[in-house]
Amino acid sequence: MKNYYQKDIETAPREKIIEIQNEKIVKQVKHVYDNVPYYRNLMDQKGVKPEDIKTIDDIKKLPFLTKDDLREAYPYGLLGTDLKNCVRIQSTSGTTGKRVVAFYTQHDIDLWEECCARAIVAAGGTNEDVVQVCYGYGLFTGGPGLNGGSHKVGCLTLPMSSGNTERQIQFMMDLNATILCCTPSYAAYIGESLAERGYKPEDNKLKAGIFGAEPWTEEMRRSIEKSLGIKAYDIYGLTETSGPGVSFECEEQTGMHINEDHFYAEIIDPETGEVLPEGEKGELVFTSLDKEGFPLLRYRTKDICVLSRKKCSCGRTHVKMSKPMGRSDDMMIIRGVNVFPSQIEAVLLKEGYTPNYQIVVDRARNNDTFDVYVELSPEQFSDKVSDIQARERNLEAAMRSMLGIGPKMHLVAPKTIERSEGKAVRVIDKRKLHD
Ligand code: DLL
Repeated sequence: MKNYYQKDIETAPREKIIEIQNEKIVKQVKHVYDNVPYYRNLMDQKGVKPEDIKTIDDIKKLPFLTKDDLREAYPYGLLGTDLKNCVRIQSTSGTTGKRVVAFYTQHDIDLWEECCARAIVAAGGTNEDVVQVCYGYGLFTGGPGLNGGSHKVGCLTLPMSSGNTERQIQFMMDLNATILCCTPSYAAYIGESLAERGYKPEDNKLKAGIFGAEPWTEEMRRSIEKSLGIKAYDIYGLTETSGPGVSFECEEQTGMHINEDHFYAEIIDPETGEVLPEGEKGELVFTSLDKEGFPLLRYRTKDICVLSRKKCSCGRTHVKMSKPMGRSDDMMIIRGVNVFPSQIEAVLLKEGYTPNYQIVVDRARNNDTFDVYVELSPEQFSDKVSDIQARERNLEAAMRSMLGIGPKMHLVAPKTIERSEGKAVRVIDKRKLHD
């Protein structure tokens, strides 16, 4: 039996979705033009009027918004309605520069929570489930989003927030949690912590996990699925468009369905801004079609993805996005070579190492240095220096063949890399400090 939270819209024929988008975009552009002077200026500069937008295809005529615009307009410059109509503020998890603050009316909260509810139901959730939410609560959207979605589905919700792993495990076991929601790195850590306490994967009642907010690989998915004895589903979103639930995975696990009745997605060439055809890799751009408080049009996410309209066996008709393959801005260029952290993670997991690693890039005598620290599991750990050195050499060779550049590998003792309760800090790029 297939489960949907809102079957009619989730499985609507393509023409119906386009019809909805056509109707919503016309209203939304008018709403933004009338209410957001910052965006009205951008449209005026480009010579576009609301009347020029008659169908969703006309969206190409609109100007883009970037994170720099959000910084410039901080805090109220992109507000789409009177503050008295807003009921919530959320913010990005970033620690550098000015944070993005997003505003929500009650209508915005409802549609966001519905998107999260769709994700939970797609992962097999019903009102019989106990959903343990260990994304952070507060300004970060992870906790509030999944919490709201879980309520909508009628699940018993455990609002744990992040951290205090001892208590997470106790509640998970005592209260029979069946669905776990957190970052993939924290899920891996919980799996590791359960094993350390002598629990086997079959000892917990978990059946599914809904993991997102940071990049993770297929290899990491399999490792988490094994350690927790669950099926692991990806979920994507960003504060600027609402939070988690902009897209989510179904049982096919081949990409995330974008909730196209609320968010219109485009893929562009990050250099030229040109819209690319389906199947091409580029920067993901989102337009919220019906948000009131923070109605961003053509927002450049910097996430590099591919869209696919291939028919999905789950019956959902909404377009699928690939896992983000990196960001147009987090791609590292080391000694002239483009390197994505996800490539390094894929090699580590393929070679049988833990996903606990840290990449350190620096510059010495005008040359880039590239070091990767990887934690050994207790079984792999050895006192024999020659053993460790031989492993490091093998791993360096595997990295070189994947990346085209060989990092200096450092295999370190178990538990020496700091664990994260939220998003893992994978890259320390010290070169930026010198710029
Ligand atoms: O991370 C919202 C979220 C919470 C998504 C919980 C999923 C689960 P921000 O802090 O604004 O919002 O960060 C958004 O995180 O542009 C991506 O680069 C990255 N990201 C989010 N989900 C995924 C994912 C939340 N599933 C930024 N895979 C986005 C890879 C992801 N990267």
